[in-house]
Amino acid sequence: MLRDDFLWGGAVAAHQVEGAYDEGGKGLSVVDVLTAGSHNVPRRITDGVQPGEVYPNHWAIDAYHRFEEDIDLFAQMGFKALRTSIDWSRIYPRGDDDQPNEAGLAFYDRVFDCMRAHGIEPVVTLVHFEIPLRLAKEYGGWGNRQLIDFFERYATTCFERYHGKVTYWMTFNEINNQYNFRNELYGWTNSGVRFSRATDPERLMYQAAHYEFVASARAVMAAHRIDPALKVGCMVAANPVYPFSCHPDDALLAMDAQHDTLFFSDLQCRGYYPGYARKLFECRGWDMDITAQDLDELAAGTVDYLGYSYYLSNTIDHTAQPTDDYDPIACSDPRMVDNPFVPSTEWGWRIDPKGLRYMMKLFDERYALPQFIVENGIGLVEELNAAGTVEDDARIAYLRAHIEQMERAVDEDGVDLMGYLVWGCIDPVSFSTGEMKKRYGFIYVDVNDDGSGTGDRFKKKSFDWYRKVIQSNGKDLA
Ligand code: BGP
Repeated sequence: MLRDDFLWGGAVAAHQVEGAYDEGGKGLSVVDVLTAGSHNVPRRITDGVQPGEVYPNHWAIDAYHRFEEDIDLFAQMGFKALRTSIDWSRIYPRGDDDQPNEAGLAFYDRVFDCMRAHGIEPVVTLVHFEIPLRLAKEYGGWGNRQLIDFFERYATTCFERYHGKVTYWMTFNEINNQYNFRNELYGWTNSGVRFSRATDPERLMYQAAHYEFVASARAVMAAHRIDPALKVGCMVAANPVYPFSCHPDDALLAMDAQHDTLFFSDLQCRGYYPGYARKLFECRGWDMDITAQDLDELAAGTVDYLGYSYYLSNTIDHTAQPTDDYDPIACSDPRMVDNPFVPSTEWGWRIDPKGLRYMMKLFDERYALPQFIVENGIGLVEELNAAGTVEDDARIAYLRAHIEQMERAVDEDGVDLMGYLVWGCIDPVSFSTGEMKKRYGFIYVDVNDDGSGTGDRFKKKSFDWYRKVIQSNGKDLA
């Protein structure tokens, strides 16, 4: 049985819904220079905002002006919680400013007040792919230790300002995406770094991650100093890696490849470098900037809960020929292969509900911490029908199958689960492709890839379905 105070709801991120990229004193962030892409066309990083380029996050779905309407719709579904992020560049427009931007702070006051007025608990990510562009360009992003101090100031400003309004926080969204350091998008959005331009991209990825771990630990400590009741979690993309066969080499390779998630959760949940990571640094001969004080802070600032997204599973084959011709969005290792037992979405994301239970068990056995599923969902091509709705049965089937596995992990495996949030509860701009066409929501938004459309909101079929799921605390999935 799910707990009585189970946090059912949805999740979005500031840059994927707000738009208004140059309003309210906001500075540019790393996503403001990302062009539109598609499944086969990668988003490009431009040198500043360039005329003639298309930047979907500049307008997104205009939640900056329409959030009250959106929150009202979420309340109609009975949401207990809504996850969003604070865009760092609204609070400290340049990242290294001495004083925060009052207009940015006031905007999120209004957002959180509105949620509270509707009985919705805010769950807030401090960095969801949104670091101020200046920190990337002038400081080299998280490759620079100075960012720890800038982040700590930003996090502390938020904890103090929103004290009494926000209890649940997360530090860095999907901090482990950058493990796939060959992918430009991930390095840029996680860390504001273009790893491919570094002499040793892999070393730089670990260095940037280290500074983020220290920053995250300091944020946990700062939050607890302000109020021990505040809960700060980490956030990883949880993708199980299965061995392709029962060949022992596949089994061992899958264990190693699973470090694409576990390295990051190990550091934040346990607070120390695992032996496999120390050995890797030693074998590579890397002289990492990791101080004794850093190690103390990591140990003192472990997270209160483990937050994660779940979308897909991976499968690895030790005989597969590594090639550069693989989809770096969906796989962190070129030896990942298709899994004949699971289907894929139009964007090549493997649909595997049991993979969710697999990760829940794995995390529980490894950390025994409360868990929070802060993203799960499916991107589909959808159009409004004549009745002004979308018959999104495929979404209902996807969510139902995942919730069933989630409930088994709680009921049969004893996982301590705080809540479940559906990604993109209102159609957002896709992170990986910049498309509107890849839709996730219970609510359809009339915005097209090029930004045209009325911006109006329409309830899909899944809207009422999810309302019943929440009302019954997960018992009625029909
Ligand atoms: C995660 C991100 C989200 C989100 C989601 C779906 O990686 O945390 O920001 O967008 O995945 O991905 P996409 O939008 O690329 O389909």
